[in-house]
Amino acid sequence: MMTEKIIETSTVEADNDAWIKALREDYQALGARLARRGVDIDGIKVKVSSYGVAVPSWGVGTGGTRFARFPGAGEPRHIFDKMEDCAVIQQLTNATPKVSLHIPWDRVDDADELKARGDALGLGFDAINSNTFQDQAGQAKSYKFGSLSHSDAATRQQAVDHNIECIEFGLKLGSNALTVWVGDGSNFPGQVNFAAQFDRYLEAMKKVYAALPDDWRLFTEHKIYEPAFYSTVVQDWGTNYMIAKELGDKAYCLVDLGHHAPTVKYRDDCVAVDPVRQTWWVSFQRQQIWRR
Ligand SMILES: [Mn+2]
Repeated sequence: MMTEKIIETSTVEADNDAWIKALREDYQALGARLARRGVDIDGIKVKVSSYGVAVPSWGVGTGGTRFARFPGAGEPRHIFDKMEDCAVIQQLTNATPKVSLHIPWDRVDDADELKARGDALGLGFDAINSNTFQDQAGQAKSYKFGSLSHSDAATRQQAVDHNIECIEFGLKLGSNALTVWVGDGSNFPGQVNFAAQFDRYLEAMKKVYAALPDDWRLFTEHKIYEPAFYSTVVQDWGTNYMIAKELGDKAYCLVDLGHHAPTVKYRDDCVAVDPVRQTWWVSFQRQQIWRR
């Protein structure tokens, strides 16, 4: 099937033509430098070519943030607009073949229609992100005091059900991963029992994990002091590692390079997790990159 291009192919080619001579010269010069050190530039090129970045759907909104924004002209109105923006990024970079959706923001009634639109634009679907860090309109139980770790069993179950719904939606789109980030934590000393809260989180995540298809991965993300100010349930790589170890082989630690304690380098997070798991998932601030 011919991939639909949002920008005229000839426009991109004309712009590329203006730069290609300088690019070739730079590439040759870099190749010569690497060769002096015994490094084959074409070998690197092959590795880089197989490197894919999944664009998070909210990244194409105004300001590229999940938080409050100042609307601008051309801001995507819905997931179909976002898909077109992601297609532009892919057309210009050839490095972002997949989109990472956020549910419920990107939920549509007809998943087949969304899948078909992805196919037409040459875009696949990467990890589905669940959202239990805010209340949605008409939601029975509030997440104000937590979701997967809430002290109320019915609220935890609602959060579990939402994650399972994300898996079911992703299955229709050809996705094969679920990303879970919870905003659960506390704002004051003594507000929660840390250990009991973490146990409740794990118990709920085991239910989500049980619903995960065999060829899927489950990514859990740690994030220090956000949004709660006193404590966070999944606050550091060690906690994240415990979660992955407890859940099973399909569970992986997601390292978002945007969330670190002061003086901690992202490299420290990855190096800490890597020798044990031999694998991790990195989110470079706002772009999720898979590495084995
Ligand atoms: Mn993050």
